[in-house]
Amino acid sequence: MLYPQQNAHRSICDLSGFWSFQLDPQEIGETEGWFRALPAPRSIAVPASWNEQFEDTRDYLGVAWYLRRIVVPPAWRGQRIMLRFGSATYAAKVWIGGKPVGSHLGGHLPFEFDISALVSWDGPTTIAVQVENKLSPTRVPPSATNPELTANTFPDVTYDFFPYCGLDRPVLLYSRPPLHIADATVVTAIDGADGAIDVTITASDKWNGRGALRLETGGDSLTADLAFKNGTAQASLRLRKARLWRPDDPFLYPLTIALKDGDSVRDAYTLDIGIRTIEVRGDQLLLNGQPIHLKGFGRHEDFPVHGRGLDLPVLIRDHALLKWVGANSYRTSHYPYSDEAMILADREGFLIIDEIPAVGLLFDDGDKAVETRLAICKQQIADLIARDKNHPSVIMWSVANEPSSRGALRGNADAGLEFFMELLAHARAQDRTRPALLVGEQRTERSWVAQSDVITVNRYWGWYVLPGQIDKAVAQLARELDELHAATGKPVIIAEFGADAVAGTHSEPPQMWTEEYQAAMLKAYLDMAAARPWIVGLHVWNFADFKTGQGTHRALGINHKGVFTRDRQPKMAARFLRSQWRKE
Ligand code: GCB
Repeated sequence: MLYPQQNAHRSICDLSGFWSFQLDPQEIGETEGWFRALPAPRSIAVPASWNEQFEDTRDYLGVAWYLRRIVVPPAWRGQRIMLRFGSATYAAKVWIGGKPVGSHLGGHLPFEFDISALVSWDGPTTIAVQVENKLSPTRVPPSATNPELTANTFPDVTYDFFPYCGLDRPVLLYSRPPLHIADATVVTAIDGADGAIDVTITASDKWNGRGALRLETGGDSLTADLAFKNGTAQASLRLRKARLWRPDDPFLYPLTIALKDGDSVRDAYTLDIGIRTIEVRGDQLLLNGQPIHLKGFGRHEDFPVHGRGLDLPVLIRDHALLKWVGANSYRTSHYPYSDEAMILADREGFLIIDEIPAVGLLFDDGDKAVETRLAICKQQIADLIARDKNHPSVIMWSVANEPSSRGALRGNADAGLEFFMELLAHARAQDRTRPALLVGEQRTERSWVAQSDVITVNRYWGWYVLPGQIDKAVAQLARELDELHAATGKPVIIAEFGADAVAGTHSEPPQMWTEEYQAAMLKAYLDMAAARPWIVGLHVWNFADFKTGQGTHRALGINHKGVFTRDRQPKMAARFLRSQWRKE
């Protein structure tokens, strides 16, 4: 899926701004025609979650309506007019000019509709979107039917972050020519000092004409002709002495694809590509053939008032702080992040583990529900890969976070094993160039975790297990990891470890919840990993404090495991990490 682009053949109209908004707790809007006009609207900002914009919406997860009247530029007449939502959490239905155009299920991923036939050329066109985020066991992430499996918070979810809702990402209206480039897939390889670039392009209308590729190299550009057959063309470029993409030099080459009719260009699209490889060899992770160690965090898209809404200054600030602390990597825990985050990661040189929203998966409510979730996860994997396949920053696919074999699957690890083997195979079938993994917790079956290309585990020894006893906890963890490594022979990533620290609290000797304890715990993990070269990644949980449900173990409804506060000020742990990670 190509991100909208402004060029000589395509235009974008960004619909960020104030929309009309109304809650619909009785769910009468659809029968009463709210898609034409809202009876009692108020203004809301898009993109942003609705939860923190008003007092009465914080915990509201039901149906709500967004409306906007727009004038489509007359110059777009004759073009295909597309309406693209960066995300809508969780379920969305869309009407244009009072007519239904389509729906989408699942947050955190983009979807779009061709609305060319529905826009008005004589006046404004009304866009109406109905969104709801009801918790349900047959959604992903699911909510629990079994009280044993909930996080015991309000809202009652199976996971540890706030279920923010709404139009969290930009809504873009864009035009593209009737004959257009529909998709492109770029795969890069390295051959000695050269870069090999394979490009597969899909054009609309089963196009049988010609096209061209051009790679800007800074000197003479590299070109190739394209011959489309039934809408598909392939070409390869070989770049001598390629400048490889890597964290300390995230170099991007502009690659322009053009569809041509004789000498006239019918459509063009430019992708910024990075030439790099990623591979697991033995118990090492190799970037461009060299061992790489991931230093970074699990994060959240989370900030006061915006909720999970895209906030470009915060995105820039976060990447600046990631550099300040010496990180080179993060995981999009626990859902795909915005397109804009991935674009920035390419430009800034971060190595991303890209995760679908399969957090807190349940296996306790019968085969039918498990099958439904399997189908949703497979769709989410396909959609995520379709969106992010061309980002050099994305180095691995994560198909789940912390599935556990509690509930009915206790004693039936095989059903879960099949579930994850199928998800991992699905990811590998969609993309043969990146490793795939699932992130296990303490109770996740060993047989499931072992299916990952890189063994990836979350461990809270010294916090939830052996609280207050860091030395003993880390010694026990070291034994467990040594054994896991010996049994699988694969590289290991600790994708989460950390301690809550309420900023400004101190103790000597270190005590849980203080800044000293958090820093001491991170130090013990880093020291343990330093002696084990097969631990190829350390992701601290979390980059910043983040909002979660209200509950007895989450003071102020905040998870305080951030090394930065929610407003991005460093705790002692951030300074400690900087002292370690910047010297390497
Ligand atoms: C975990 C989860 C993460 C939580 C974290 C915690 O294992 O993956 O979502 O926030 O623990 O702080 O408990």
